[in-house]
Amino acid sequence: MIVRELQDHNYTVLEASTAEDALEMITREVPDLITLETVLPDGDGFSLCKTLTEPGYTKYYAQSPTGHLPVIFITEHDTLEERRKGFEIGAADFLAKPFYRGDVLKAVNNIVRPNKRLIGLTALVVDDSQMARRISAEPLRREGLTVFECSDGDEALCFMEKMHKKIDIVITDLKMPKMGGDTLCLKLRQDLGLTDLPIIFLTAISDHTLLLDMFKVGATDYLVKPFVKEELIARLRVHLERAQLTKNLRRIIGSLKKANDEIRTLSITDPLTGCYNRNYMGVQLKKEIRTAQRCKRSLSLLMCDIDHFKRVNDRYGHTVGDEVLKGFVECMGGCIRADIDWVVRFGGEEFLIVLPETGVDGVRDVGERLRRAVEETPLKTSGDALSITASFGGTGFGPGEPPNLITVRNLLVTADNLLYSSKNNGRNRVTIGPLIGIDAES
Ligand code: GH3
Ligand code: MG
Repeated sequence: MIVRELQDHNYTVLEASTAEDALEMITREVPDLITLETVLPDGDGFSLCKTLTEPGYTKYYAQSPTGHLPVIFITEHDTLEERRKGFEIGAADFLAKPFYRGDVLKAVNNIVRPNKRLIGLTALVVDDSQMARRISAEPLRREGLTVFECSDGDEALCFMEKMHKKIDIVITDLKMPKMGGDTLCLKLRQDLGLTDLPIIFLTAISDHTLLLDMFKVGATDYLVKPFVKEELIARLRVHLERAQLTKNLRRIIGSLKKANDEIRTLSITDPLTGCYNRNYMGVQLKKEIRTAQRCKRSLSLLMCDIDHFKRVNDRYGHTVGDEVLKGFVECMGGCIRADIDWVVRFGGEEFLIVLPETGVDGVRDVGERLRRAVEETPLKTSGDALSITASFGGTGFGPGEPPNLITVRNLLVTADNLLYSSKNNGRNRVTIGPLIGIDAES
């Protein structure tokens, strides 16, 4: 695989299957790079790599253009320990098995043909002199960059408004007719929000105050004209690499954040109805109670349960039953305050509604409103729309409530008992009562 991938891209490849073969081969022809398996039939890659740094062997490649022989380790055991061992003896890179098409080529290109790293990147060169543009643009093109040219700040700004997503670096002259490089830079940073884009200034001025002014408007770097093209390329490479790393990092952070949000949402919601689950209630209800007490406000709970829900399942099947549950939660969601009140799936077809800043009188109104809405709203299902009713039990506390009475358990048990009073008294009704102490924990 390795040989084929490299040969396909015009590398000449020598092959050795043992450490002995490899060492012998190097005395005859020195390669530009070695890919080396960590486990060999007659030893291990690390020892071979070490042997290559001994004077008996360095003499073979000391005269090569780079003066060293880079080694890429290929390993099945990609552990931190292995990597540390490899890098300590001078590995240039590590590839873990299984590797995929293009991995070896990329690693080899990075070392042997570093220039290729700029292929696929795009630069914008801004200068009012065509000759000056050519002096900057040509070396960049030779490095494999795609280069666009603009002749002043105005033109460059218009160009960037449309094209900024495709541009990886801007190289601009400072003094230009109409809009200069400084104004252009400021507008790119502030108006287009391109905070990570590398912007390099080319200037004939070496006055330090003026150079500092360039950084004040957001320059990444500058070069004083006349410059050597090697310096331009070297600086460009540093800034492009940094920008690419930043871009990758932002992408990774973005996807991690998204995944994190999704995991959090999944961990606190009921997958069927989308309302909160009991995990969330366990944490949030305590907080809500504490806040109400601290701010001397009321808080109420409504426990509700669909009447004769078993009959829905029995008559129409579980799928329709599920649709009814969803519709029921949606119907209630439309009758409570968004972002203040919240619904928890307490059990199968039993739900809890938490109503901050609502006293026992208030919860009676809310309960009645919900009861009526459920009764009057036929719930859509994949079959016919179904009418259901539900029973409610509500309780709560206000600022005057004895603090030792206010516990999660007391609130839940009182609301549940009141719900069952509603059931026993004929269903489709709301029963509200004061908070009763089942236990007196605080
Ligand atoms: P009551 O008026 O006394 O509350 O009668 P009920 O039939 O609603 O109560 P019961 O406790 O006898 O039955 C509740 C039913 O709810 C039984 C259970 O299979 C069903 N159920 C619980 N969770 C789900 C669910 O997620 N989907 C569906 N389709 N049914 C569920
Ligand atoms: Mg029920």
